Amino acid sequence: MEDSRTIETATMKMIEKAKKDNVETAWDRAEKMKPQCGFGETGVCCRICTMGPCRIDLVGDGPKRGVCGADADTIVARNLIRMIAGGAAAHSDHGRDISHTLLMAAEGSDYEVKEPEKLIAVAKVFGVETEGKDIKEIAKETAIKALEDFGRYEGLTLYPYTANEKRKKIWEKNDVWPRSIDREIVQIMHQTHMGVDADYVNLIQQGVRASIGDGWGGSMIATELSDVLFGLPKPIETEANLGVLEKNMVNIVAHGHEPTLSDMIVQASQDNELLERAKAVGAEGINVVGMCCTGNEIVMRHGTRMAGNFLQQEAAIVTGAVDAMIVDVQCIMPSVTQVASCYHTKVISTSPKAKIPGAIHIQFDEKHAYEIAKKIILEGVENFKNRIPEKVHIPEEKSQAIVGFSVESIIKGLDKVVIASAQPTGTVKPLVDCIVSGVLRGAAGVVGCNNHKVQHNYGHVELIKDLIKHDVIVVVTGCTAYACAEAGLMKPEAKELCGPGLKTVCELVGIPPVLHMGSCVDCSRILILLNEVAKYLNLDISDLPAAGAAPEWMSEKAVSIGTYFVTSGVYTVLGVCPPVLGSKNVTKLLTEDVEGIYGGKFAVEPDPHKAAQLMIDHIEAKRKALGI
Ligand code: SF4
Ligand code: MSK
Repeated sequence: MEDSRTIETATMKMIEKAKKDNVETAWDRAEKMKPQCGFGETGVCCRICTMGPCRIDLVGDGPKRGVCGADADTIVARNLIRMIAGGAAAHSDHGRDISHTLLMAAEGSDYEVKEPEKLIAVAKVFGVETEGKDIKEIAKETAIKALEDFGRYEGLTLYPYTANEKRKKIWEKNDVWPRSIDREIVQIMHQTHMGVDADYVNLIQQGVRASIGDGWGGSMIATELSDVLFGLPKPIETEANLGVLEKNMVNIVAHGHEPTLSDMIVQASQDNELLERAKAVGAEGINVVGMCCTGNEIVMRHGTRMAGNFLQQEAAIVTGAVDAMIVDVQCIMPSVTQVASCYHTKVISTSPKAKIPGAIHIQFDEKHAYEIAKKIILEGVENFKNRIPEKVHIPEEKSQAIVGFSVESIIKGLDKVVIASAQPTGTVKPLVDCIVSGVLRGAAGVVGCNNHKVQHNYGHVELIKDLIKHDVIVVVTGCTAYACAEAGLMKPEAKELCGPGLKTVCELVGIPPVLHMGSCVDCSRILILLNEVAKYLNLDISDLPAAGAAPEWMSEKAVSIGTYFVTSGVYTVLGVCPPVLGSKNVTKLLTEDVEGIYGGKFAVEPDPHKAAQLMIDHIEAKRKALGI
């Protein structure tokens, strides 16, 4: 079975079924969209004021400036940093919500502090005195300090102070330290307003500031406080792909991003009253499964099985076996309600920020989290009996995976090697030793979405296979994690696909070669890991034999992620070209000049094998520079 749209057979089957059921999918709509607009694709369409829309003619003798006189450099840079603003806003609003949930946990709600030790570590970053205080008091003060970092009116954001000394100096020297997380996003919107900034370098610099506020601010706060509230991820077994849906159980798909909702859904799904009701309607139980990043949040902490990534959201409904799809924010295609209307599936929206025509809206409220979670699940339970048997087809595909690799659990896992050789535990030394000795050639972070412009999961899987074959250990987040789990790259047996060094490490430590580090905001875990290694070696992140990639990215969040990785010193290869080619200057700045400033740069390479080679070459060059 082959399909140019996906490499993944369960999804192929559902695309075929959708066709028979007369259901339109993203791939059908993408086909109708062709040819996509060249002005938009190259970033030279400006709609910022109503004197436009203005378009720059790149090839002919048409207009080279908009009505106001903005040239291609200005227009491309403005459009790009508005994407960063969108992405950083999404991540950071998520971080703010989690901070608020911590505040509510301190003041009394259904949430509690699950990791007091981690709370104390985070409190210290914010300068909160912890000695002699009870945990709720510390939680309250930490939550308030975290919330202040979003809207601070003087000084600088606090979380980036956790970076290594060399990196901090680079940010200081180039004046890109975010003053507050929100402020930098707001400033992008101001700076790109008609008639404000026309200097592409200055515009990109503001994009950099906002992206650092995301990666080392909003996202990092989201990750750290999620661990505090919902537990520190530890290695745990799970299964991935559409085959995790169950014929005889109530299937609830948790889709979106924030664990505040999904973690409570997992807890409430064990409620006796609901389980009794499920039995009463003829089901054997309640099967909560995850989709996109909220799925990553719950699988990392509970082992909740992973139904699918971004381009599988419609396919899941096409199985005819999803009784409720519960959504909060981000990456939810508005089409899910249209697809659901062809089956019995109820789509339940829960956030005041994200309502979808055709969905039932049950507003989630952290104050009554458990009760509302029960109410939401009950909708799915009651819907079980409405399944249309002739429309139900659950593909059998599902793969085993080990997930749950927080930085803390990676360090703990590697201690197994240390204990064998009686060295101090609890540091990145074993990882560093493996890299310095060349047993591991280096490390790569592969992240991001799916995009119909790339065969679904092909970009992720092929690129990663090449990396592990070359003894490069890979950490993943977001939709990449699903692609790897579905392809069997997260099970111990995947060691057979590795070079001899990585294979030995996998055997000694008992880990797969591809480590699932979480959701999109958890890209911050990758920063923390790189930073710890850099600190240990008294180097900067840009000196390390490490590289990043986003082979199938599509969202504005990925633009922000890519930017904060590059400006943290990471060479980053994109599989889909961002809309910048309309400006030679902006393209050169991002793919060449930026390296001299921040030590990292972007490259674009749609072929995953060539992309892997670029990353391997970079890793080897860094090794050579370090003399290892
Ligand atoms: Fe055109 Fe300038 Fe208005 Fe953009 S800001 S739409 S380039 S006139
Ligand atoms: S869910 S941002 S499609 S990774 Fe985080 Fe996947 Fe990209 Fe959404």
